[in-house]
Amino acid sequence: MQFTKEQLLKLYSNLVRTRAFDQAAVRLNAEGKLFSFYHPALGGEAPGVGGTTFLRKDDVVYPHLRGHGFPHLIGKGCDPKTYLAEHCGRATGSGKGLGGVHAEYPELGIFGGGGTIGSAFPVSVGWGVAAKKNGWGQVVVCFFGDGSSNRGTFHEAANMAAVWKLPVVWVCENNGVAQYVPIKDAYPLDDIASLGAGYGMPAVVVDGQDVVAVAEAVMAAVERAREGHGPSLVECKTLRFGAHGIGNPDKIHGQPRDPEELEAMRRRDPVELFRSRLLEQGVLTPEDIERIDGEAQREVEEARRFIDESPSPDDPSLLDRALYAD
Ligand SMILES: Cc1ncc(C[n+]2csc(CCOP(=O)(O)OP(=O)(O)O)c2C)c(N)n1
Repeated sequence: MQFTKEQLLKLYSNLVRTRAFDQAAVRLNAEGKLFSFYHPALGGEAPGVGGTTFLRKDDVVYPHLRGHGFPHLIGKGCDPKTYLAEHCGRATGSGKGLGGVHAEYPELGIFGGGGTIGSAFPVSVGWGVAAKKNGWGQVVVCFFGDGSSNRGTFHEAANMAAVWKLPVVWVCENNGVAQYVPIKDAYPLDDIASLGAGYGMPAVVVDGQDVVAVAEAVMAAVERAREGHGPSLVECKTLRFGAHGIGNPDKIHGQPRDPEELEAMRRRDPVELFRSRLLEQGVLTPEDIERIDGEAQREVEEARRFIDESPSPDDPSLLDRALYAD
């Protein structure tokens, strides 16, 4: 797939905006303003951004927990103000401040991640059935980490989606470690994409630090699904620069991560890699970089003001009203 200059700039801008919002969430947490826990996206933004930026508005997305969906939401065209407000438990949040990290935007086809990893697999099959029946050409893109690829729900869902030729794309964000457990201790093969063979679906491995490689692979799978050829699996080999979540120790099996390995990882920063490549190709100019950075910072500042001016959901009847229809 050949992307136009405009599309490449869109990908770059979504990456930069995602980084800015993710870092803003980390700062808000340090200021005590975050309503619940947060798993930063730092280093692992490319699968979400590359996998969602060129989807249709009515395509369904289940975001992965990393970055709590900022990469996926921003890619899908969501206004991150209301999402950050939701993280801060404000009444102006997408879920009136009651959902916290489990935010959803049905009008954009974004359905909130459950706290139980692997819970999105069966519901993605459900959406896949609906999409196949309605005939609108909708596709479901389900993001998940290596840590949930060995849950039974994945295997049941992958099998059913393949047997029924459902328009579902499974995108694995494999950062090599699930919380404190390296993938090599939880899975016997090098590539999670090998699972594709067991379910008769095409599966590819891509460099998850390369947002263009991710976008190409996911969009090829999406087009295939749209044309009625069934599900595919895209495994993005990506990285996590920090600990699993804010407040968690950055350890694997109780041991701190190797500083040299972390240093090598940081040299594979998806934003910097893409920026250098676009500069080299003459797609991006230093003025564009400054402009896009400035826009992202202004967007974050505006969101912070929005949060500060937003009330908390202190109406005791709100929970009832949010749960039950009148
Ligand atoms: C069913 C279930 N088991 C365990 C947990 C606790 N838990 C939350 S995130 C996580 C690791 C997830 O690993 P992965 O999906 O690879 O994401 P990563 O942290 O690597 O980005 C675990 C074990 C959970 N939320 N749900």
